[in-house]
Amino acid sequence: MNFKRVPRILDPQELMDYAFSRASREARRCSAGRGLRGIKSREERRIVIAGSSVRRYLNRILARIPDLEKLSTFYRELIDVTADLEQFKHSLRSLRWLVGKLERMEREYVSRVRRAGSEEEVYRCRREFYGRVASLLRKIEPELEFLRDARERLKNLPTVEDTFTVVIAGAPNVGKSSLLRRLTGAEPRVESYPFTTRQLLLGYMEHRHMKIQVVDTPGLLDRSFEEMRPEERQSILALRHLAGIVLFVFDATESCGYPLEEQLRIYRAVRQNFGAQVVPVINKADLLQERHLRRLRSREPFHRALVCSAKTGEGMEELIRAISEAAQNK
Ligand SMILES: Nc1nc2c(ncn2[C@@H]2O[C@H](COP(=O)(O)OP(=O)(O)OP(=O)(O)O)[C@@H](O)[C@H]2O)c(=O)[nH]1
Ligand SMILES: [Mg+2]
Repeated sequence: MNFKRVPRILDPQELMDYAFSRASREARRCSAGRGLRGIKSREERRIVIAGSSVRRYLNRILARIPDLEKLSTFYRELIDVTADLEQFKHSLRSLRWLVGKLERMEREYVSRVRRAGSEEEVYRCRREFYGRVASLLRKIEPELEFLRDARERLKNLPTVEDTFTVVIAGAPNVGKSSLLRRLTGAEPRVESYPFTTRQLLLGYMEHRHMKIQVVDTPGLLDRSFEEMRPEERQSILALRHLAGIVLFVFDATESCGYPLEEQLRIYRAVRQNFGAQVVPVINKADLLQERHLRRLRSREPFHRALVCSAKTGEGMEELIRAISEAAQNK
């Protein structure tokens, strides 16, 4: 699954500039002589080169876009929340339609040029062909625009591996990315404000010769799937499709900006909606007073929570032990 190989999506004007100037250049190089025959031969070349340049470019896009039908449910849904799968398919169908249409038009206009009885008619045919190419490209402008935007978003999607996976989830700003960094050495952006992580991020750890994938997710709020931003929906898809175990991170100091009660509501929703084992993790232990921690311990689910600090590294052994036990039992 890789959208990075998809070429930059040109707009109609850029594509026309590219195709028509290439056609003029190539036609000038053609030494077909003077007179009607020479003109016919040059203009025919312009038609063929302009048409085939556009077709080749569109075919390159089509060939490099991953085959949507062969993708896993996770990726299809990920594309859907990132870029709208149906619109995506529709845009690709439009491109395919245009390739076929251009091919037929090229043949039609080449034969009209060959049959033309005068220079004026030859030039008129070629101009008409260019005009129709231009109007067809303008017709699919919305689709090209959609694909350009979709490519930008999709090219950064991670390529997940089919191996035991830990999903780190929780409210915004609780230290999920800091934990990913601690556990795997990956270098996600960490900031002191919510919504720093805008998409799924991957890291890997090795335990007893086993490669374990760790997915850091955008912060979740207490709301339904319909109300979620695309970023949060990515988190839900990771929980639904990838998680072998979930580390649900709490910031009991509430310095993240989200009250503990709200974090608990998100935790309960995650536990209820997904099949994987959910381990509560109290992060930012370096900021927690012993008294506060003891009080927390008396309530569900904190009596069985792991306590750590992504900042100081405290508690990482226990976290790694819980992960590796879950991985062994898979
Ligand atoms: N004191 C302390 N600060 C921490 C700890 N873990 C994270 N932080 C800080 O908390 C802030 C948020 O950390 P992130 O790792 O970006 O949190 P996140 O959950 O990934 O945030 P989003 O991606 O926005 O959801 C940063 O300022 C971190 O330095 C910790 O264990 N102790
Ligand atoms: Mg983050």
